[in-house]
Order: sequence, then C-alpha cells, then structure tokens
Amino acid sequence: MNSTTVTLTRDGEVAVLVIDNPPVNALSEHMRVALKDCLDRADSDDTIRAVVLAGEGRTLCAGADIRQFGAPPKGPLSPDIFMQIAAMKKPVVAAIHGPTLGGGFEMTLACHARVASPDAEMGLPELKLGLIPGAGGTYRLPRLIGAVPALDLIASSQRLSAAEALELGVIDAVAEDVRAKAVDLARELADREQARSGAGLGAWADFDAAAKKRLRRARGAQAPRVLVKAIGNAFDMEDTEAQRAEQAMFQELRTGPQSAAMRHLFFAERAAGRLADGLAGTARPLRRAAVIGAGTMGGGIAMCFADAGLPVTLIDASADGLEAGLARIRKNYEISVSRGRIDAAELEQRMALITPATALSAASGADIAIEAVFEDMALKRKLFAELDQLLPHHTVLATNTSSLDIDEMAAATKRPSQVVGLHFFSPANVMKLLEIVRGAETDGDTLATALMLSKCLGKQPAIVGNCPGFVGNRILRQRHHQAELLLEQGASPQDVDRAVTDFGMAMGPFQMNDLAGLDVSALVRKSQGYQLPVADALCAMGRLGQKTGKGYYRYEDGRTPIPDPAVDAVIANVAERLGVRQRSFSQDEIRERLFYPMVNEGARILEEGIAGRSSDIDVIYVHGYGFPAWRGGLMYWADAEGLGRIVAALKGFADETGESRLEPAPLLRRLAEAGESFADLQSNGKTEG
Ligand code: 3H9
Repeated sequence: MNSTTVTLTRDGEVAVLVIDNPPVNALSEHMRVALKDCLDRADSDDTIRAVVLAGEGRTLCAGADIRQFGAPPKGPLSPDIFMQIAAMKKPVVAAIHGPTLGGGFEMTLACHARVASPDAEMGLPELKLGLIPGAGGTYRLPRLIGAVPALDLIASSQRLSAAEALELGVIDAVAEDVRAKAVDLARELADREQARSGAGLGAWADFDAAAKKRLRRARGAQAPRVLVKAIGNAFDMEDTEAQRAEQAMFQELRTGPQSAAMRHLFFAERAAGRLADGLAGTARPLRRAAVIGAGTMGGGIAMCFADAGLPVTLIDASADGLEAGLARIRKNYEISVSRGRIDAAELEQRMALITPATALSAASGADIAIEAVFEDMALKRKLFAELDQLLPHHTVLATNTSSLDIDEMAAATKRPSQVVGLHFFSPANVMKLLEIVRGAETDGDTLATALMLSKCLGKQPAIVGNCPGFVGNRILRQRHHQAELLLEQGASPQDVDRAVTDFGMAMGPFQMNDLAGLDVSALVRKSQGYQLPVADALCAMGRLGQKTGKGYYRYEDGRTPIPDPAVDAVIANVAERLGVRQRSFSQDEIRERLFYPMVNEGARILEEGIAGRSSDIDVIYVHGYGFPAWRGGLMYWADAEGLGRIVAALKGFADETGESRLEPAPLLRRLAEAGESFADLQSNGKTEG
C-alpha cells in the first residue's frame, strides 16, 4: 500500500516512518491503516534493523482524532498498533516535536526509546475530554516514571516540556535535530539490542494515598475515578490484561454523556477563539503593553503579560498605590516560587518585564493600553480621552470594566473603532476566561488583535456584545437574584449553597458573596439601581463576609462557613416585612430555581446577539464561573435537561413569585415548542457558529 499519510524512507539500515496528517497528525482511521502498513513492512524487511517514528508539521501527533469519537472505531486500533510497536524485536525510537499528546504520546511510550526537540511538549490530556488514556498510557507511563508521578501528570492534564520530561525519565535525550538524533539512537539500540528500563511503579501505599487525595477534588467527574482504577491495574496485571481492562473502561467513557459534553467543549473553545462570520480582521503586532491602575486587577493583568514574556508598563497615579501593587505582584510570584512553579531567577525575569510608572505618558510606547481603574465612568472617560491624545494611532485602547458601557468610553476618544473591552476575571493571572467586549464601533482588526492577545496570554477568549454585565455576569445576576428570593421564601443559605456544590461547582452563591465581600456587590446594585433586602440588611449590620468574620455565614477560622442563626433571624424578618410566605424546598427545586433562570437569560442574550453562539456561553461558564466541564456548559446542560421542561418550570416559578423576568424568553419558548435545542439553533446557523 502506498500512502502519503505515513511514508517509509531509509537511512541506511534504519526505517524512518514519517506521519503527515494535517493539521495535527491525529490518529484518524486512514492514518492508523498507513502506520500499521509501514510498521509491517519495516518489521518484515530483513535489511531494516531499527525504526524511527517522526512527524511532519507542528507536532509528531496530537492523539486520537477527536472528531471520530462519536462512532465506534474502525480499522486497526491504536492500542493494538502500539502493542505491535512494543513487541517489535527491532528497536523503535520516537522523534518527538511539538505538542505530542494523548494517543500521540502513548505511541511514543510504546517505543523502545524517545528523543524530543527542545520545543516538544508531552502529556495525556484525556481527562479534559472526559476520558482516560486508552492506548497504554495508564500502565506504560506508570511503569516508566512511577504510579504517583503518572497519576499527577494524567489527572492534571499537564504538559511536560522537553526538559521536564528528561528530568522525569520520560525521554532519553533532547536534541535540536531530533530526527537525526533518533536515527543515531535507533542504530545504537540495534547494536545493543537493549533499551533503558523504566523506574517501576513505586509503592502501592503511596499511590493509594495520592489517589484518595486526588479523588476528593473530583466532585461529579467520572474519568478521574476510572483513571485511578486503571493505574491501579498496572500493579497487578500484565500488559495485555491491563490493556484489555483499560480499553473497556476507555470505551465506556467514550460512549457516556460526560465525555460527549467535554468533547463539545473542546470544539466550543476553538470556535470561541474565531471571529464570527461577517467579521474579518488582521491582528496588529503586540510588542509592549500598558496597564493603568495597579490595584488587584491591574496588577494581575500586568502579571499575565510578564508571565507571557511581554513587556508591560504598569501605571498608577499614586506612588503609594504603585508600590503596594508591585509588592503584591512580587508576593504572588514568591508564592509561585515556594510552590516550585517558577524559580527565583524566573521571578526576577518576570518582575523585570514590568516597568512601573506614575505618569500616564509612560504608556506612549504601548501597542495596547488596558485601563483597570475604579468602576467610575467619569474617571474612565477622562482617562480614555487622555490616552487617545497620548498614544500612537495604531494603539488599541482597552477597558477591564466588568459592568460599564464600552461605547460611552469609546465616545470619549477619536478612535472608537479601536476601543474594546477586555474583561479579565479575578485573579487575572489565574483565571482562564477573557470576555472580549465588542462595542458598537469596534472593528475587525481590533477584535483580531484582542484574540491574538488572548492566545499570547494563554487565555480562553469569548467575544461578547456590550450590555450591563456582558454575558457572564449578566447571567450570574439572575442566579444571585433567585438565590436571595429563595432565602425570603424559606430556604437557608446552606440549602442553596449545597444545591450548587452538589451540582459540581466549587462554591455556592452565598459562600461566593462572603468571599468577594457583600459591600462589593452592594456597590454594583447601587450603580445599577436595584435592591436585595437580605443582602442589604446584612450589609447594614456590617456583615460584609469573610473579611469581617460574618456574612451569610459566620467564620471562626476566617474561611470555613458556619451556619448562623442570626442570619436566619434576618431572613425571617425580611420575609415578614415583605409578607412572603415561607415554605421548604427540595434540593432539586433549588437547583432548578437557580439554573433555569440563567438558561433563560442565556436565551435572551442569544436573541439580542450579545453572544454569537450558545457554545460561547458554555465556554464562558466553564472557564469563568467554574461550571462543571463534564456537564458541557450552561446551554449544553440545558439541552440535556430538555428545553420543554425548563419552559414549564419557568412558567411555574413566574406564577409563584410574580416575577416577570422568570417568564420564558421568546427564543426559549420557540425552541421548546419546535422540539429543538440550542445545539440545533447553532448548527442551523440561526445564530453564528
Ligand atoms: C486520545 O488521544 C485518546 C487516546 O488515549 C486513546 C486512543 C485510542 N483530533 O487547538 P488548535 C484540530 S484523546 C481532531 O486550534 P493549536 C482542532 O480542532 C486526544 N482534531 O491548534 C483545530 O481544527 P480547526 C488527546 C484536532 O496549535 C486544529 O486541529 N489529545 C485534534 O492551538 C488546530 O487545533 C488532545 O486532547 C485532535 N486530537 O493547538 C490534544 N487536535 O482548525 C488536543 C487538534 O478546524 N489538541 N485538532 O478548528 C490540542 O490540545 C491542540 O489542538 C494542540 C494544537 C495543542 C495539539
């Protein structure tokens, strides 16, 4: 068979198999057929003494073809091909370059040795797809580096750099000319006929303890539990048996709802990073940035730039504020050093990328300026007008506002088409989501620049329209509002929070409020002109959350919430004052009351064009708000609940509370009546996508 997907060339007695299956050399069916054919030929040719596996393009192989996971696999299977590699008498050496992940990395683990280029990355990110490694990763990696390091690597979906992989004993060498080095090593092994053996699994007790610790954090996700079982098998099964067990578990996960949801997210994340139809633009170069405002957000944003190796000027009119901001940044980096994430030299390198200044004119060399000052429109407009005067024509002006009108700020400049919202989430250097807010006049080049920036900073972008709260916070406000109403109607803060954490989120709304500070949300309410009686009463009592030791809960150690009868009394008072009749709520009822109105708001957002795709809302909720990824995101989950059911429930809520906002949105009603889903809407092209 002659294939261009995998070609066999000769370097003397070494067969070099080169995979060329763009865009990422995924293990699609035709690629597996071609790979097996080349391996068979190399194996049966007596003039070949060793084999090298290499790849064209940006990676050796990024793993299984995720697009083919919806159907049962056909043709030769990856685990069988890799077994064949492992069993070959002739040494097989992998030449690894680029992000070599999942099945691609497992292919290299089946080889007798591995060489990587300095830019290579390796990892098993299957858990991010609701899967476990299914082609030998759960027993070959533990045997090579130990069960605990293997568990850590797989459970975190972390990618190892070539240097880290070398240190861990995953690879044998790092070389610039990785293919040539692999050929040399293959020859050497053919002469020696002996490959390096692995470190071994290590002690069962250590693995067991590490696994228990991991599982405490897994919440509702299935794959981490299955992973622990699969790695555990490596202790008492031979390869063939372990492979069979791994394959059965892998296939069960592949056909289950959690993996389907996470695969949806994989493609949703990529779609969210593209400009919507009808919009075109070219990203402008970004060599230097300026961040104005050295508070928590501004400092965090400056860290994002420094982490990405981009120079940034951090400006604060107050010298004291600037000093405090820099000290906070250094402290954060020191924590990273103490946790072994970076070393002391890297800390200094990152600090050196941040140039502090008190004069706004220091922003003049920037290609992008991001303001992160107080949420005060007059202040922001003044700043934008000044920046517009100071900065070169090409510079993009961005605001980190989480609630104010982008267009009002843009109107203070002569370049409204180059004004954009960049809504980072707190802590900015940690949270992955970046809402890119498109003003009425923001042009394609500016959006393309914002998307490129987001990629450089390692963020997950989503382009959203301009409205109070944009997409994420506007939807969240519905949940907060319902949570407060539930209190008035008789649910306790702990009932409400439990419904949310049992759903799979890290924190309930009241724990979150206590952490953020009740005064913070009170300010937002004031600016947006609405009231929440229980929250307002707690604020009036000075119960501002964790920082005052009391909020919706009381805190003895500063962070563990303890239910407080004083809060129950406040709630009862408010209910009496408002004449609300109290009753009990089941956990299911609470969950529906909190999440269905969010879906309803999501539908309104889609109808208004504030989000282009329902999958963008999924991405926003998973990466900005901790919505469980294994549920696929808010709107994907809504489809699974059934839109008819949601509409019926919302009508009931509206009747009970008299709240018109709870009436089903027209789009939601229409879809439910037609028996359609948000996914149908997106694939029919009625919204972008
Ligand atoms: C697995 O391997 C299971 C095994 O254990 C068992 C097997 C039996 N399949 O991200 P990009 C597409 S599970 C299909 O924009 P980058 C992607 O959709 C798999 N398509 O580029 C996009 O298409 P489009 C474990 C894939 O440079 C284009 O390639 N592996 C796959 O920013 C470019 O992608 C993973 O989870 C795939 N595996 O990042 C790795 N990968 O242009 C998943 C990519 O039409 N991939 N595409 O939108 C990645 O993490 C990144 O794509 C990668 C490149 C780092 C490789």
